[in-house]
Amino acid sequence: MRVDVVSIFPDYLSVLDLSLVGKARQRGLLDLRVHDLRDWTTDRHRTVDDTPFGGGAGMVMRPDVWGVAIDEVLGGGAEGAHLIVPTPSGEVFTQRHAEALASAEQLVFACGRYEGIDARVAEHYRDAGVTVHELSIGDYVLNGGEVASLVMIEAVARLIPGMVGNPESLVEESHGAAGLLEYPVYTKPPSWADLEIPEVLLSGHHAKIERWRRDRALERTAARRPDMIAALDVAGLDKHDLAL
Ligand code: 6GU
Repeated sequence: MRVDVVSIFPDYLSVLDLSLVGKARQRGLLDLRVHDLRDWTTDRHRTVDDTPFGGGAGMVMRPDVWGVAIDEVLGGGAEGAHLIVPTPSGEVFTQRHAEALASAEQLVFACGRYEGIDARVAEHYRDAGVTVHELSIGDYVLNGGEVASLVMIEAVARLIPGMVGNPESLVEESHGAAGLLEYPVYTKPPSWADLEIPEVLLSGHHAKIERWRRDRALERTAARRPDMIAALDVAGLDKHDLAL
């Protein structure tokens, strides 16, 4: 997969050299390139923004600069490319977006700063046949799209085949197919700080362990994310689930 990130603070993305994403780049699974938006400016001051039409506070990023930058990183190939514009006014990014983006040929992240990017940029690339996603990572405001892009890149990268050492670890996780948060997990030592691990986990009784884990997942989800309980498909629940 090819990923291009365009930002006026490319150093913000330097952590992409580390950890799982860094290894995927070294192993050639991920061709990730970070670009400085100002490299596409032509004026002496390397201007990327201007005042908003209609008035108001702050500055808006110019569509002309973004246009030449995005055209170049797309390299003429709109097909198979997804343009992601991180913005607090976007649709909320979820595991479903991560799954869909993991099979894309190219992702381009356009990191806005200030009051955002001129709205014609998203419109233009949609008209040109690029799949455009305006995405928020949650209901709070960041100073720009860089950290949000890091979040989305990590969520997508770990789903690329061959990325995670043990693909089993992708199966039973929070926000997976079960629609539940993950159950609590424990390791050695079995007794710590006067706290014992739940006895059932030492029983070797796999069916009982499965049942215990599902109950804890349901309990935890009900307490922390009642919205996820409301969204559960009733047909997918068993009679033990409904007793909770
Ligand atoms: Cl994607 N951008 C900014 N600036 N703030 C955010 C966000 C994105 N998602 C949540 N807050």
